[in-house]
Amino acid sequence: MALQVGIVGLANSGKTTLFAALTGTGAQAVGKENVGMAAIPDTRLAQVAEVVHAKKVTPAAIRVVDVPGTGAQLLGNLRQVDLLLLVLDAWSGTRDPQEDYETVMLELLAADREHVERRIERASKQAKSGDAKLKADVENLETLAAHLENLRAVSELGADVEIPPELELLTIKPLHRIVNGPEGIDLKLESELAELPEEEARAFRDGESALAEVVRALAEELDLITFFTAGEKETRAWTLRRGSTALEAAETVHTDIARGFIRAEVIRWDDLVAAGSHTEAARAGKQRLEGKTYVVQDGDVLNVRFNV
Ligand SMILES: Nc1nc2c(ncn2[C@@H]2O[C@H](COP(=O)(O)OP(=O)(O)OP(=O)(O)O)[C@@H](O)[C@H]2O)c(=O)[nH]1
Ligand SMILES: [Mg+2]
Repeated sequence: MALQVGIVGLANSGKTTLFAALTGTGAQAVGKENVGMAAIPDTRLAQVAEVVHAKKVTPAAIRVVDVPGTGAQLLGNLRQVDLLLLVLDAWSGTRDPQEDYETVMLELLAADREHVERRIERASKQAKSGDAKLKADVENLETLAAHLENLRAVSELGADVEIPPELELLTIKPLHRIVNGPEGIDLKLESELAELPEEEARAFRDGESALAEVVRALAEELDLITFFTAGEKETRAWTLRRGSTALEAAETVHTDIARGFIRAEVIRWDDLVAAGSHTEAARAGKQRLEGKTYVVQDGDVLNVRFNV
């Protein structure tokens, strides 16, 4: 499952505009949820692809979810995301971004409170059986709800309150702000440029999209590393949580490859580029054979030998 980012913000702040800019999908219907993939820009990928004369080059991607509002129910659709992107209107001249930030934080808190209360209702029914563990769970949830009732951030909670991870509270997710306007990122412009071919867009802004930096920052915040598979048919970048093994990398690529995993041939991307080919890199002693438990490093080029 790809990592997911959820877009939040007040009405008309530019959420869907950001979604279009990130996914390069152009204008979206208003008032509905949008789901798409945002490529993670990585300059190493093109260099690796060139070495193997790849016919197809595929960047790594993050899943992006855009909900059309801030009500508790809509925000509930963001419970599964790993990180929130908060859009603040600094373009219309009619809003105060700091004030809007605080408003959205309160909306998130209110959505969490409602969510915990519903959980309490369900849990207290089950606790009627007299099970001590269930009763303790309910008490814990009630303390949490009382805290949220006072509109206090979950981060201020003492160690005596447990936050069950399956609650997927919005207010404990990492949050990244985007100021939509001249002092931040011009999302409207970026959404229009996202529809142009990459070179044209680059020429227009004289460089990379400001969003590229944002996406890379997100990947870092999510503690992702990138590895590559370098084939002539397709060369591709993939993300993994830092600390993942070669077997987990194989699973990301294909479950069959993981099932039949024998060994992984590993070359650092820059060693491959410097050598000019897999054969030359191997000859120079830059290729290693690793087993299932090898911890994949950022920039590794992996070729998994497998048998099914
Ligand atoms: N000029 C300008 N207009 C913008 C900018 N960002 C968004 N807009 C416009 O503002 C309107 C609303 O933008 P959306 O991206 O749909 O806003 P939203 O946050 O998705 O709105 P809801 O889904 O209704 O909550 C659209 O007409 C956009 O074209 C910007 O940076 N500059
Ligand atoms: Mg929208």
